[in-house]
Amino acid sequence: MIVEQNLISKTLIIFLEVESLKTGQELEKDFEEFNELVISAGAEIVDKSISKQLKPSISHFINKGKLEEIKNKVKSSKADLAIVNHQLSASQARNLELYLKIRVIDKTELILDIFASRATTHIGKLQVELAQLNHLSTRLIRGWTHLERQKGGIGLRGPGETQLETDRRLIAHRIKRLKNRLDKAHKQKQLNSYSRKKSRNKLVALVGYTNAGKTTLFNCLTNSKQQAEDKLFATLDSVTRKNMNPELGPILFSDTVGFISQLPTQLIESFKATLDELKSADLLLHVVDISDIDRKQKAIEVNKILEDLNLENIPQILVNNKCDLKNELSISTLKSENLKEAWISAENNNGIDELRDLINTMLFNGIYKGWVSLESSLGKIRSKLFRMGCINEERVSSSGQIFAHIDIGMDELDNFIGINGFALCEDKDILLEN
Ligand SMILES: Nc1nc2c(ncn2[C@@H]2O[C@H](COP(=O)(O)OP(=O)(O)OP(=O)(O)O)[C@@H](O)[C@H]2O)c(=O)[nH]1
Ligand SMILES: [Mg+2]
Repeated sequence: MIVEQNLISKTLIIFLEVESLKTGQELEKDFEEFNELVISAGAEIVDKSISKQLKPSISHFINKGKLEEIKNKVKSSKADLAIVNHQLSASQARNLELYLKIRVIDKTELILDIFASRATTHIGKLQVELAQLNHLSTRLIRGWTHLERQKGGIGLRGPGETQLETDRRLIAHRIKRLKNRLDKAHKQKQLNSYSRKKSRNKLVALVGYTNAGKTTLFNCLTNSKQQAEDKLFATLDSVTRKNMNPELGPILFSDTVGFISQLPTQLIESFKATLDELKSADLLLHVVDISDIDRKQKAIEVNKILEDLNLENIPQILVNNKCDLKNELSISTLKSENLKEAWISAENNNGIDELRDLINTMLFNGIYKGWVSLESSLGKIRSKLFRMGCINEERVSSSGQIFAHIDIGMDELDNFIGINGFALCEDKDILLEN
């Protein structure tokens, strides 16, 4: 934990680029993102070390000369924690701690820490704990391999090894139990999604880089009050809510965890089940922060993760958010002929109607809102429309003709149009009949 019992760690950031072909500006952006991650974890930054290196050193990750310099910075800044912007092996982390004489954590541990402080739901907490234990188990195994070679030699079984065996067994046991509990929790959620399938709701999931504005847009679309914040990974647990806007067809929106480049594998593993829910989405809203100069690269990263999760074939709308931060002229130069793109400001509620239209078109090929007439013999069709939740109002003429005012996707409507005795009609026809 970076914030322990309200004691904020005095943190030294170690930002190192290795084998990098990146330009100065790109590196600066990478640094900014890492800096923000550290701030998101609640750390107090007391000093920074930024440098480039050809190759990581096997023992300490950082080369000796640089390490000396960092050690001086630790002393002068009185830092009690160093955070490195890479994934370290267990032995590298241990060697760094021995050398710098302060606690050292890597990028994976940093993100795990942020996730641990954010998790609120049952599933979210289980997932973070699983990710942490998985991480810990790799540390134990890697960190203690030098002792393992002694295994079997009589008289060589040191207390360290016994302890290691016990630790491993405990962790393996805990991991197994956590996995079972997670399975159960997810099965329960799947039951819910099964009932969704039986109804005709479509699922639209909001995806995108962290801090792009997914939750703000989600709140806008569903009249919810989920926490939206200017910090990385504000949302951790996915939330699904029904659309409240009558202009839209029957839709559930799902807000979920934001992505980041080089998301630690343990996290992807643990969050797979949550992210698996995205598989049943009918449409993805890929939210992008238009004011972010790095947005193109970030969109590529997001699409890469979507590919890893086998979600690349789900139709996508690219939602360019935070348009209020750009002037109109610069936005108009960015607009392309791409019809599957929306330009909005979720915060100011701008462009939301156009986005809704686009969602309707993509999901239902548009929506028919109006009257239909059904002959009295079409009782089964009438109950089907009721089951689908399409009928808003109904009138019956003296001759038994049924008039129903319905909301229905064009695609769905196509299935009814050919039926004998079923016809579209206009408002004026209804008035005449009554
Ligand atoms: N100016 C401006 N700021 C916005 C807009 N939409 C969202 N924001 C701000 O951007 C920050 C992040 O918004 P969130 O909705 O929490 O972003 P998110 O994508 O859900 O982030 P994570 O949950 O961390 O992945 C917040 O401070 C919002 O107020 C917008 O249209 N314009
Ligand atoms: Mg969010």
